[in-house]
Amino acid sequence: MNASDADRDALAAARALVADAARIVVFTGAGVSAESGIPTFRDALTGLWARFQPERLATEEGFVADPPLVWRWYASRREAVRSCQPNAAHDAITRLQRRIATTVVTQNVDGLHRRAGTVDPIELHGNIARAKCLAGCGWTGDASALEAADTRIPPHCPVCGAFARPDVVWFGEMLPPDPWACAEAACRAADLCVVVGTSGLVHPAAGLPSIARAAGAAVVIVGPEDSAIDDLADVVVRGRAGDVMPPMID
Ligand code: BV8
Ligand code: ZN
Repeated sequence: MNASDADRDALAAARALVADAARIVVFTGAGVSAESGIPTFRDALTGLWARFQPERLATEEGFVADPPLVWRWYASRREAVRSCQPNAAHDAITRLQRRIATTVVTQNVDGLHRRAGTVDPIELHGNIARAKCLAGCGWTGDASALEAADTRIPPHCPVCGAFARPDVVWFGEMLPPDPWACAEAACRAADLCVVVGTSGLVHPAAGLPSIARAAGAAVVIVGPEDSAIDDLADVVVRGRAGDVMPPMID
């Protein structure tokens, strides 16, 4: 059997699982946004940022060590996201949700699932469009609006004057408790977990598909390369999200 026959069989098996499912969790990573032109996290560090490790720059220590550098990194990613559009994978996931009870849980901070019309996407790692107070006074707001009101880099919290920071989950930080609880509950209740575009390396998010499997869900994994959680899958569909999701879902 050549590769394309195997891919065709895997897609057919995945389609059958989607058709039989009553409650689906779609769990996405940076790969679902790759075809929108947003570099995946591993290769997000291009150009000026190339000399840094993501795990170093996306940390509170990294920010405190050089607030302007890290604020500028996020501002440039925010600008890039603003000029990108959701792609065929985001749109297919939105169509799926209109047909079958589907919870979308994403590791991405780009907000593209929401822009594609997905209802209540669970953003486990926050959202790059939002800022919050570094000192934890409770303020959060739109990062670009804050920059317009306060041209310092980084701008300061309008409530207490401390630095503002991106409202994303940095390495070494807890995930927001409510989104995590909702994501976990959805995985426990699902009969199908569709994993799209993740290396499966970042925890605790990467543990969600195994929670779904342990609760009896079938697992489909979609991506062009091996991932750290492929062994969990009933079906692995090798391919790009934009190519695989529409035929899998429609
Ligand atoms: C925590 C926001 C502790 C910021 C992000 C050793 C072992 C295990 C864990 C750890 C460890 N050492 C440290 C840890 C914990 C750490 C962790 O998991 N580190 C990893 C690197 C080993 N985790 C944490 O720190 C988490 N917090 O553990 O807190 C704690 C506990 C108790 C009390 C207090 C504290 C916080 C993790 C969240 C970090 N923040 N994002 C920002 O974006 O700047 S995560 C960041 O990386 C992204 O948001 C994304 O979620 C993640 C990267 O993962 P992916 O989405 O999978 O992206 P990646 O680039 O890796 O892969 C892309 C995939 O797409 C690939 O598979 C590729 O093949 C595929 N692809 C490419 N093109 C396409 C495609 N797929 C489909 N179609 C295509 N066209
Ligand atoms: Zn504050």
